[in-house]
Amino acid sequence: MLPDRKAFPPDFTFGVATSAYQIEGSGHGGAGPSHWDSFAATPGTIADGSNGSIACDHYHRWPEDLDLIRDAGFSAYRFSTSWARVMPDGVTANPQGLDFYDRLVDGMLERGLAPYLTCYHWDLPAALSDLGGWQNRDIAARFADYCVTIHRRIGDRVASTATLNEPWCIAWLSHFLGHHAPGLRDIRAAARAMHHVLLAHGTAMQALRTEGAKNLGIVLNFETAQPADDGPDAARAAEVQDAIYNQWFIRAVMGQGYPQAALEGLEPHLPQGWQADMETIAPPLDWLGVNYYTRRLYAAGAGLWPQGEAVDGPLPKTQMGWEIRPEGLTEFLTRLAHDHVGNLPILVTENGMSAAAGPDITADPHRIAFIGDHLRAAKAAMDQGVNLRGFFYWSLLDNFEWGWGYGPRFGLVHVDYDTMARTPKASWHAFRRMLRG
Ligand code: IFM
Repeated sequence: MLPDRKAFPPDFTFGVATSAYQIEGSGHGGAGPSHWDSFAATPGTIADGSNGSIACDHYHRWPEDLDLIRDAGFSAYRFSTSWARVMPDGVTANPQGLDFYDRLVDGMLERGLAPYLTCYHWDLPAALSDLGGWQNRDIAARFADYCVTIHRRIGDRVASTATLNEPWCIAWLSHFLGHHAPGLRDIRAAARAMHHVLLAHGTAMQALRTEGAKNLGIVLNFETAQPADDGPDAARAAEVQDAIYNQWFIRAVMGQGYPQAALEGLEPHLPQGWQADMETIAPPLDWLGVNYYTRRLYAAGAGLWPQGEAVDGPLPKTQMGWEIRPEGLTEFLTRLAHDHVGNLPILVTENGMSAAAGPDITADPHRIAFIGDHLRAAKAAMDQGVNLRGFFYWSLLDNFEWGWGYGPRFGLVHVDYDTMARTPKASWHAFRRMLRG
């Protein structure tokens, strides 16, 4: 069951989230190649050998998709623009790409949906990847130029702008763990990306402010890191993972410096003079976006820093094997307010679960339970004084789940990838009942 709409303040925002590469179809509309296209073209990177070239064909079907958001009763849509569509070579604007987002934003407004823009959700132009991508300090200036280009075209109509989505994934998951493009497993590359992604955020924030942009923020992901046993080594492993995942980015953007437990391993590999960038990285934010999905347990592991390995936990799991732990959302929201952001407005910018389609593609009782429990967890944080202003479900549609391909289904709406037919699931109807009374 989803909670009563009246449990939340009347001005609390309910929305859905998507990202460009996962739904649009990267092959359309004069877009340049991104590093996700080349990563996906590399054998063994994507579970089902797929890619985002067609995805959900949202590039052509966006009016139908926006209708689905409106008809469910949501008032906001969190979407991302594709850097490779807007600037196919990473630096030169593509009028066709800008026109697409112009129409999309007008389409939202015509339907009464507030546009929540995210400038970067992982589709780095391949031309910039060739120059070292996030390892290259120049990326900060390139990224700021791109954000300004987008802002000049659609900034007058968006309700809010986030610079980046999930820098942990952009940097650590992609350059240290190797699961996402560019698929590196290299601590020097990772350390540089961990720093440059933040430098890009701060540089873009400053450039956007100079343009007069309002309501600027960043979207960070958080994952509970707990020891798998009572021993000191597991405790240490969880502490280091917590520093890398849950503290590195929020501390830096709030001007609190990098956490010591992460610096111990990363400092030798950071770019020289990194300390001088910390002020640029921390201009004031108007809001913080929080993405929360799961918890991970860590056991002691042999070998080099960060010593410790993720192990299977005992809780019920999603289709992707992620533990379901709603109280983690309350814990993060209260912790963030207490330790980092105070009364700054917070949005839950992503929360959702993958659940396989059964014989009845519209039946998704586990997703409804998941959403209900997480909404109640969000409300519990508000009751403890957290300034939470909105909740966006991930995702509107089943879509391209990165290295997992099209197997995991996160959507409120089922997508048949052969016909591209959209079919609202029971969870979509549950939201509709909640939001439209
Ligand atoms: O699909 C992703 C999204 O791109 C970023 N946040 C997590 C989601 C589920 O894995």
